[in-house]
Amino acid sequence: MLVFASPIQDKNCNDRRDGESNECYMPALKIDNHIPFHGATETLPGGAKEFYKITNNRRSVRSYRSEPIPPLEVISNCILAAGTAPSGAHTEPWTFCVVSDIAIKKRIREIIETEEELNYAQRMHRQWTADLRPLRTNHIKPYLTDAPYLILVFKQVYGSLADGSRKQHYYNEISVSIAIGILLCALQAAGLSSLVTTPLNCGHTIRLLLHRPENEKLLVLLPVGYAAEDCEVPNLQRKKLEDIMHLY
Ligand code: IYR
Repeated sequence: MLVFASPIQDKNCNDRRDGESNECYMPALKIDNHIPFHGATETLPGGAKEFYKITNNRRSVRSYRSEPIPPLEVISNCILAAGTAPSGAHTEPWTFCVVSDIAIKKRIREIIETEEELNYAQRMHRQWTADLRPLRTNHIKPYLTDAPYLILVFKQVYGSLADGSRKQHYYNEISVSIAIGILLCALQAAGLSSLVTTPLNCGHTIRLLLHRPENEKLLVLLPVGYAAEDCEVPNLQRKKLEDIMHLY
């Protein structure tokens, strides 16, 4: 059994029964009612087939046009969509930082390129860098300053309660990863390109740069914008349905 020390234990509660009861603990989520729900009523004309066409058109883009700058409202709507993701005990353990300021983008690029130079040269196994060769990636990352937006997604590994004590964020990484998946789809549906990057060894410095609190850990960084006119992507094939789906 997993036992988390709960800060919302009622000190006056005298639970003598067997230690298995949670009656001395108060839920963090303050809801006391359920409401009727009528299933998925907001649907995409064309359904899942149309949705597949949209997601299949997504590619990881490493070269961006600096202009036009997509309206911030579009980015905000994509983040609203990401924020609808399910999360462990509805803790919503995500923070999305949107950077368009060129000075901050430049600083982020410096931090990442400095670390990535070491990553590629020393920290990553030679098999790893060999596996990346077909993708033509290296430690030089112009997209970090060319893309009009950088979205930095932080996972909140814990939260805080009204009295300042710690709130448990169960399965926070899975929850935030689901939100990122929705974000990628929303950006694609809005005609924007992105790239999932996981800057190795950069999280702490970037967290301090953006003045994020200690409970937030950088999970991914996405450059977002329109693909450059001369953008090229590797000629990848996706796995077939029969290779990823098993019927029982
Ligand atoms: N973080 C490095 C290396 C890298 C790792 C994976 I996994 C990729 O799919 C691509 C790159 C970089 O961004 O260059």
